[in-house]
Amino acid sequence: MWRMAVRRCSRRLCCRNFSTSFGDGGTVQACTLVVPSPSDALNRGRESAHIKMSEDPYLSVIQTASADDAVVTVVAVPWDATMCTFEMTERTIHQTPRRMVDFSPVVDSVDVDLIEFGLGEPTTFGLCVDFSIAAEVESLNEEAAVLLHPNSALSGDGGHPARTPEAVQRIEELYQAGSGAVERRFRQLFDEGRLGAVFGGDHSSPYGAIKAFGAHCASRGESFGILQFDAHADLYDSYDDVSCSHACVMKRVLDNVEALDAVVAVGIREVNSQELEAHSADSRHHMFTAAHLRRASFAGGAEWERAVRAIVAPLPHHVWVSFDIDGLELQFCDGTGTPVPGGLSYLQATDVLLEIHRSGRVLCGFDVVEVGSTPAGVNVGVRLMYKLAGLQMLGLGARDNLQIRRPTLI
Ligand SMILES: [Mn+2]
Repeated sequence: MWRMAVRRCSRRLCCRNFSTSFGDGGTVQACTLVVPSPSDALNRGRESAHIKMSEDPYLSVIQTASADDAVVTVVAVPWDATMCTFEMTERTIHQTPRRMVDFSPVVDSVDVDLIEFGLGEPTTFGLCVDFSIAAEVESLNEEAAVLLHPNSALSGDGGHPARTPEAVQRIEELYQAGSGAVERRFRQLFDEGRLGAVFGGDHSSPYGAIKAFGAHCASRGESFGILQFDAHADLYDSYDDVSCSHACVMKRVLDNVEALDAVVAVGIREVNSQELEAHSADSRHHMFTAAHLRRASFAGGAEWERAVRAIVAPLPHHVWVSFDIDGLELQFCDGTGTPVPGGLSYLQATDVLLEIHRSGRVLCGFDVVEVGSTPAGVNVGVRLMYKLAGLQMLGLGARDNLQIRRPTLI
């Protein structure tokens, strides 16, 4: 069922909105943290998207701008060496960014969740998945995966001996090299006045991007917070003998990233005592376990809305979303490495994401990680990524004022 029918795309109509205006000054002002001149960036992205979409009406919604003109550049980071269920699952998460691009033509251009904020078709402002560092990361990943998983099929007929201290050191070096490439790419994006995002890969893949963003915030005397969706807290000090594991990423972020005011972890339902200690020891770390949210999610209505506001409350104005797909319930994270039952639904997670914008905060960057490369996995991953890119654009002031007439529900 991997092959999908390419649907007729409503985007043939979208260019009619080409000359519509940009949004309110307040939001645009807020995002000067990342983009020195938001309306210039939006104009450039929109012109580029207009040209590409006129040439190809069936273009993927996530590839409507050139790398030079995109307002949101989503950097593919095909790193999955630290997946811990490596031996048990087919190793495919590093292939996810390409599979998402292959799948994306089935996604239509209007995001009905964003319409209420005045942005119906994010893609018309120019979106690009950037593979400029993918080959480099992939080759580092290949070597690290064999060293980290000596008993997997990857290691060949004879297998490898158990992890030696030398192997562990080499894995850390390979990770530093890959993560360094990500960090450089993001510093470049920020220097050029663009917004960035990461397509993983496992959860260790966006570390360099978050580090670059923290440094960027610090250089402007600003701070930021991370909203993490995840089944796991990722607060291990080391895992599988290495400190660069996906299970350690938030510990590394809290330890090393500049200008970080808060990490809000949502959907957590699998932790160990070491992670709980790390959580208790750092007042910047906030945790909304799946159990905390259960009552509110069952009650729905005003109680759920209160819970959504409480999740976003500890975050400062500038927000980075780190979205591990296993934060969602099993049917929404097919093919992920470490699935855990009891997660958020796609709609619940959407409510929380929209609250960033609704509360007046600005989504400055994001990563979508641990997405399985199966058709069902990428189907969720690519839509989530498109929504997040749209939220980033909203923060810049992108508006097209598309409308849907609201039916009366009750
Ligand atoms: Mn994670």
